[in-house]
Amino acid sequence: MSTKSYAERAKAHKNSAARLLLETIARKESNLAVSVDVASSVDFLAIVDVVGPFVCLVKTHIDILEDFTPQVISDLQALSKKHDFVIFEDRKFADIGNTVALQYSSGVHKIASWAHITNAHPVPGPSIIAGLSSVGLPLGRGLLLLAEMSTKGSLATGAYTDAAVQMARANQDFVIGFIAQRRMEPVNEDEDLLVLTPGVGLDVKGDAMGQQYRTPREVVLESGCDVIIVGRGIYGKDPKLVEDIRAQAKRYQDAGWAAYLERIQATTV
Ligand code: S5P
Repeated sequence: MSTKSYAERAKAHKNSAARLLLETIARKESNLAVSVDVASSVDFLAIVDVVGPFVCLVKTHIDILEDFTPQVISDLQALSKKHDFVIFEDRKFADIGNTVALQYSSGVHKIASWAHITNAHPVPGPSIIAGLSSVGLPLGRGLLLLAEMSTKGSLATGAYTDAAVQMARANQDFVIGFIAQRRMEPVNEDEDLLVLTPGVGLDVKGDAMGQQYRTPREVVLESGCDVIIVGRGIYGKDPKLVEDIRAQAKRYQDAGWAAYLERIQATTV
């Protein structure tokens, strides 16, 4: 369990994307990331603008947008400056090094040019990190490895998760942490691998397609995770209900921060 504050960890971190995230969390008193999984660019940007003040990070699935143009990226970057949040493209790369380097740098989306953080499945082995870091490291980006998943029946458990942790530990210049359901205990003082956790909801326990939800308190206080990732819990009722989205974002921000304060107090007394 991490006994250090986000602000202390920001000062010590060697990766600039991780530092930016930790500084943003401390500055805004928010460990909330919102996952904006909608198909229309207008809805996407409107939701980002509403939740922006409450979040440390916005998580995108840019390939969901059916009317994508590069203007969406310019608008997203402007909102990131306006509201002070980090951008994480949830691309879940999973191919050989050469292919992921091309997918990360090129194509329609040119992810490396705008996403501070992206993620990858460890399934191909360490070569996926070599491929992605050849593009991302010179740009000051950070990578998360999917060490666990929130879904029922996930295969990312046991020896697979342990191997993902070893891969991260061996590449801490570029790998800044994990998508996982619990903290992976550090092996030494200088190690700081962040844990960003999806599958978070206050009102329901899952969906009809295998998603499983835990509360911010379970995730941050009991499992020691650093960032809660919330999607439909915030905008799921109706992407156009601006007032409700704002209220839900505030509710999750408060719940995530209260759980963090409780964790810090519990570990310092
Ligand atoms: O294990 C995972 C990993 C990820 S990145 N489980 C997940 O749900 N995610 C992502 O988090 C998923 O792709 C989606 O964008 C978000 C959860 O959305 P929600 O609407 O269920 O909160």
